Amino acid sequence: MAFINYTTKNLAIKIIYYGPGLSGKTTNIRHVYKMLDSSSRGDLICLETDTERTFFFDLLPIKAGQISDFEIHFQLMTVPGQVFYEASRRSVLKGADGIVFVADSQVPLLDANLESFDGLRKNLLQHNVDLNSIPLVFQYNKRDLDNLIPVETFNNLLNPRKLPYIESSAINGVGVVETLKEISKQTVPVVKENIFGGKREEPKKEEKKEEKQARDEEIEFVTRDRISPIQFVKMKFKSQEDIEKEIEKLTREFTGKSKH
Ligand SMILES: Nc1nc2c(ncn2[C@@H]2O[C@H](COP(=O)(O)OP(=O)(O)OP(=O)(O)O)[C@@H](O)[C@H]2O)c(=O)[nH]1
Ligand SMILES: [Mg+2]
Repeated sequence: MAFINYTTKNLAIKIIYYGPGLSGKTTNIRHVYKMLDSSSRGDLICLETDTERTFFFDLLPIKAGQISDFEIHFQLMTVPGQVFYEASRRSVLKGADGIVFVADSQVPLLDANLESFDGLRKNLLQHNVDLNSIPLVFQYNKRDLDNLIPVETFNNLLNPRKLPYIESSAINGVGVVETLKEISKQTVPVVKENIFGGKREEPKKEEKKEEKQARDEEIEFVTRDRISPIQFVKMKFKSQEDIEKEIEKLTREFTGKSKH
């Protein structure tokens, strides 16, 4: 559930990048970090093992425009894909507003994708969330490699509801921003409905309702021409409970800053 601060008029929407180990989740948010102007993003916070695998999560807060008078922030978070971090995945999923499922397109990894997707369904259920009721976008990643799972197979097995999907090569920055835009488009109207109770602004006289809705739901990200080097804030692993508190604190800090 999105976090709202009525005093500073900030709204934080939590988007989770979920998928099997090494599918490219961290690569996605690193690319977003590099693309965005520093005025529209916070620090990239990573909890990693010595081998650079995500240990608990990566977190990137970004600014993404306005809903009514509220400034919207996205908290992009990745889960650790390695099978034995199930408890971490479950904690990170708590309060998710939208999910990007990052699948690895290599043929030998088909089962790993299916298992991870099944894990997502089960972990959401633990938080009383039905996978069919949460905004979800698929990213079929690593399309630059050979021996790929056909998109049709992915869609048949993972995506019978015909939700949006993006073919990507996150390592080359292909499809990353499109994925972020797509999940924003799915998530923002749902959060808006939940928080503001369906009270939508009346369209201006000369503007058609559909045009206004399209304008509202198109999130613009301020990108930069020059790619910025990544500066990580690395955190030491504490107890799971401490980490959950830390995520909450970071959200409050980011949404608590007043507008400028
Ligand atoms: N060829 C290719 N390699 C990729 C692509 N995306 C990511 N990789 C590589 O795949 C490896 C794993 O990427 P990560 O982003 O760390 O994967 P992850 O999903 O965060 O992995 P975990 O944190 O362990 O769950 C790295 O070596 C990336 O450079 C891609 O589109 N194409
Ligand atoms: Mg990772």
